[in-house]
Amino acid sequence: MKTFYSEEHRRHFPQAELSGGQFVTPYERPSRVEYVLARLKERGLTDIAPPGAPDMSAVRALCAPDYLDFLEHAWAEWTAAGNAGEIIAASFPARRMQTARPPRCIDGRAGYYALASETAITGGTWAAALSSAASAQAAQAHVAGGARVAFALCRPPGHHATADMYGGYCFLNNAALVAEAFRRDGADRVAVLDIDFHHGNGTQDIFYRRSDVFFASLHGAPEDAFPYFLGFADETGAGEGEGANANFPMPPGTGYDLWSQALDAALARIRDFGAEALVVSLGVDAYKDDPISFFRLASPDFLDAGRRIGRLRLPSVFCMEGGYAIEAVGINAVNVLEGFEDA
Ligand code: SP5
Ligand code: ZN
Repeated sequence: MKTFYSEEHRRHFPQAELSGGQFVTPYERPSRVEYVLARLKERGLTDIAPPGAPDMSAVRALCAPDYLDFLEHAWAEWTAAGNAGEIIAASFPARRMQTARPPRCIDGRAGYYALASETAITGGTWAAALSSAASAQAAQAHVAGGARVAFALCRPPGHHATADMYGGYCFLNNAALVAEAFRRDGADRVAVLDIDFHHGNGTQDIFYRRSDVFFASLHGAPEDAFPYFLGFADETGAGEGEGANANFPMPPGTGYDLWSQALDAALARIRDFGAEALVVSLGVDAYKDDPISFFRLASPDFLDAGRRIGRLRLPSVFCMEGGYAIEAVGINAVNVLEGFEDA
């Protein structure tokens, strides 16, 4: 299995994440990638290459132009306005406020495009987000070119990002870019399976009204877990997309018994859908020791999950998402990949 990853991810490393009323070192930090790379090498998965330049036309086709403009220029505007710290959104268009009028003031615009305030933007964020998207695109191109599978070691992650919002450590939705690329390259039906602990609200939102991309997500129930406001079981798609969205919210303490039942149910739905290509949002924060999550998967469970996914026998791209038990992130992510190859 080939891995695509860019060193440019390092350009996104905010000092601060707002967590529990304090600023802490972000859970989503560059060293996460080091652990995954080390484990890949340890397991002999040494075919690792940098992606080329991002395909900007695909990024533009996915995202709102004003949102991309914001991401690209936010840091320059923020510093020009005399702000000394990192960009942290603090004011949001909430209930019964205007959502179609982006403010001119950068402080207001940050909130307008944010879905959560834990995610800071810095001077290197745009370049890093683009390099992450490029890794996803390169992995997809590799599979479109005939490989059965590829791994995009994306950082920053993507599944919380919508076409016009960032947050949850995400800026550009890498998995959605891959799904769209498979469609463009001739797959009539594509499935996205999101096994990150958190609901993939961004991916769901992007494809919610579409019948050509099926989205399934296994995650902590929104009553108890970020992103809190989406990911309920009764979200089944809308319009043309009715029936092409499946959420599997699960309660605190969920272990592999229940989780793997949900996985099997999601895989059955993907099979029934008739997907010709698969995108996996590969977060490993369902791990028992994850510091911000509440599932109880053990490392061998990720191997088994990979095997089950592999039995779909679909051309597949894995995009790295979350996972914050830093030392175990490599083992758990690579376990999924090895299980897939085993199957
Ligand atoms: C890609 C990804 O995994 N994003 C996750 C973003 C989560 N951000 C906010 C989490 C708030 C969790 N608070 C729980 C504290 C437990 N001590
Ligand atoms: Zn997550």
